[in-house]
Amino acid sequence: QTTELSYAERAKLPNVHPLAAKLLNIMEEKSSNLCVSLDLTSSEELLQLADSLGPLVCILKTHVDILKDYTAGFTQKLQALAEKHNFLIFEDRKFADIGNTVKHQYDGGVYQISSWSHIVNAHVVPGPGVVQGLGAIGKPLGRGCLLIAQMSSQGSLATGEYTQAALKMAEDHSDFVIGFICGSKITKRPEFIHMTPGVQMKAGGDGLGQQYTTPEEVLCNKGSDVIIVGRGILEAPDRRTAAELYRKCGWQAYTKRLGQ
Ligand code: BMP
Repeated sequence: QTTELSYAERAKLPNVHPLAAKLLNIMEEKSSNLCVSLDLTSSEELLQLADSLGPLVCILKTHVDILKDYTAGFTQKLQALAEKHNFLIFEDRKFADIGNTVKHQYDGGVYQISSWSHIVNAHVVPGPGVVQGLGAIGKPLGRGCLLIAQMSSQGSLATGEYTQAALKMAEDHSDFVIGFICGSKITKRPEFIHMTPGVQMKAGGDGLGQQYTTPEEVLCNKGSDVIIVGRGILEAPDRRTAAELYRKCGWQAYTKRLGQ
């Protein structure tokens, strides 16, 4: 059995992407492998919650296009909160077009995602052009990309050879790709970060195809690095208490995996 490296050790690997190293160091410093998914439609509510949960998370994930009142001021305030609480911003845009189109979608339009989001993600269905297009914008800015290697939803087609193709694409573009959205660890290369959505304290589903696994299962048995939690926190009676519970659970599962 190979010894498991800690997040801090992985941050120091010679081939680690600087943004991945930054994330791994944040995780270690804050004892948090929790990415909160703030799937809210009000900017004000999102910002307030970001301020309240910021100290507990390593990443804050957004779906900026579901906000009903988006303004450029929103992303400025979110960036200030990311600085204040030392977390990274991940816009879950799931780019999925030819390189030239995703370049525009990443850099331009209403949201200008590349200017404020440290991390974005992409489907691999278009082939390597999607990563090359995003990289043309993101690399000079020091941004990083996650490839969607698997999905948490029932009947997902991202399995088997598709997942392997995502891994290959990541290996070929490791100057921009920092890891994966996946249900379980897909590579032993410790430079890549595995992030898993579909996490709640109780396994189950949401009636619209989402499937939930527990933090313990995801981190200990599936070998992933970061848990992504939305409604498990958003629908709790006290969101801060719930976030703290996920942080603690996630951290305990990680230390258990390290054998500590
Ligand atoms: P929730 O924990 O409320 O089910 O939210 C999960 C979040 O993760 C949503 O923002 C969703 O878009 C995202 N997500 C997912 O659930 N499964 C995937 O495979 C990929 C995702 O980005």
